[in-house]
Amino acid sequence: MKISVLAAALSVLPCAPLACIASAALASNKPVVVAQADRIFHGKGRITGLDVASGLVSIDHEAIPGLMDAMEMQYQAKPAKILEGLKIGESVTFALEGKSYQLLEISRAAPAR
Ligand SMILES: [Cu+2]
Repeated sequence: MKISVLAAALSVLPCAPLACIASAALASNKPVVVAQADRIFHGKGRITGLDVASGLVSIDHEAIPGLMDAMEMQYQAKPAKILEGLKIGESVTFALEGKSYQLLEISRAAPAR
């Protein structure tokens, strides 16, 4: 009697317990990994070096939450032409891809008044 009740209860489960755990883990992990790789981060800083032809810009930047502390570093702009018109010493805001650190957008910050 008791055994048949237990068997009936188990048959209601959509899959074996171990398979359920594995599929639940896959379902919850996969989107997180994809989101991390595609994530775009935004920063603020000042241009300290510029080579428009090769698409390289050095920026003394504030901390970028979730990605890196405040530091001065060089970024590869993609495409290089987004650096056209900028000058060393200018304050900028920028967007970069969180995995490659490629600079996707950069623009002059509103001047301080
Ligand atoms: Cu940095």
